[in-house]
Amino acid sequence: MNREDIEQIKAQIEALKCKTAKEVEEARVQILGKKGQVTRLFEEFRTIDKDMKREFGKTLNELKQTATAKIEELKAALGEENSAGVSGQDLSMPGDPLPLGSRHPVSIVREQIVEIFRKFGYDVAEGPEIEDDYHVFEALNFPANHPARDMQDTFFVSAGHINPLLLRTHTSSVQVRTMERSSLPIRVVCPGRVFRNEAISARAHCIFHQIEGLYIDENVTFADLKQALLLFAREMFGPDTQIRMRPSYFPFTEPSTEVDVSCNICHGQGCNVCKGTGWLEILGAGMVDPNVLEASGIDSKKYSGFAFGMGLERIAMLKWQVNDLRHYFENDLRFLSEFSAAPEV
Ligand code: 2NM
Repeated sequence: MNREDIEQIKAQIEALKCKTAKEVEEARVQILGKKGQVTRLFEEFRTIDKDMKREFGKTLNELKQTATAKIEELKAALGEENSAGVSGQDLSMPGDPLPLGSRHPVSIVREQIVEIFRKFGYDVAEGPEIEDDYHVFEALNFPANHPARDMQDTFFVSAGHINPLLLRTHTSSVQVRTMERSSLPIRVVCPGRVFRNEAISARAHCIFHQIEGLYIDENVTFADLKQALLLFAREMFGPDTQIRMRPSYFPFTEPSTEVDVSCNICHGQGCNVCKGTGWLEILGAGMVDPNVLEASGIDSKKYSGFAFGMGLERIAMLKWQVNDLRHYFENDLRFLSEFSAAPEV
C-alpha cells in the first residue's frame, strides 16, 4: 500500500464520466463492489502493521467517501437528464386515442335481458359448457331414445360411456345444477353458449346463445308464468307489447307453450319481419315437469315452478332485422360497428 496508488485511484474516480445508468452501475461495482478497488484496499489495510494503519486509515476513509459521493452524483445527473426529455419528445403532449370497440349485438341483448330479470329479483347462474348426459338429458326427463341424444344432434366429447361427456345443447343443465344445490325458492336466469350438430346456414348455427329462466316456489302457477313473460316482453319490446301463447311440447315442461310478441315494427298490420302475421315467436316456456323437480331432489307435492328459454341470436335478429345468423360469428367490423347498447333505463 502506498500513497501514490491511492492518489491515482482517487483522481480516476473524480474524473469518472458516465452516459447511462448501466455505466454508473458498472463503475460502482468496479470501485465499491465486493471485489472493487476500494474494497481491496480495505482488505489489504487489515493486514498491515500498526504505524502504517495510523498513516493510511484516514486516507482510505476519505477515498471511500469520495467514491460513494461520486457514484451518487453520477446517478442524480442521469435522473435529471431523463426527466428533461433527452429523447427530444414532449412528454406533456396528449396521447393518440385508442380506438374503442363496441358491444357485440348478442352481448347487448343478453345484458338487457339479464338486467330485466335482475329487477324482477332473479339471480344469474352459469355452468360448464362441457357437460354430462345426466345434467343435459337424463335429469331433464328426456327419454332414452330421444333424438337429441343422437350423434346427429349433439357433439359428444366421450361417447359410448354410461354418462358420456358432451357439449351442452341448452343451458337447462345449469338450472338442474341450481336445483340440486340451492335452497328454495329459486329464481334464476342462466345465459350461455350452447352447441348443436347442425349444418350452418342463414337460420341455423352449430354454436349459439340462450338465456333460460327458472322460478320454483310453493303455489307457482301458469298464471304466474304468463304474467312474468308479459312483464318481461313489455320491458324488452315496449309498454304496448302484447303476448300470445300457443301450445307446444318440451320434455322438461308440462304443459308447454311457445310465446309470441306482437310485432312492434308494423303493430299488427303485417310486414316482412313478422311475415304478415303481426306476431314474432320469441321463446318457449312451461310448467316444470314434476319428474324434473324430483330428479333434483325437490318435493313436487309441495313445490311447483315455471321455466322458459330463448335464443339470443334470434332476439337480436328481430331487434335489428339481421337476416343471416352467420353475421354474428364472422367478426366483420362493418357488421360489428353497426350496434350500440341502448341507453340505460
Ligand atoms: C325452454 C322451454 C321450456 C327449461 C326448463 C328448464 C328446467 F331446467 F327447469 F327444466 N330449464 N329450461 C325450458 C322450458 C326451456 O327453452 C326453449
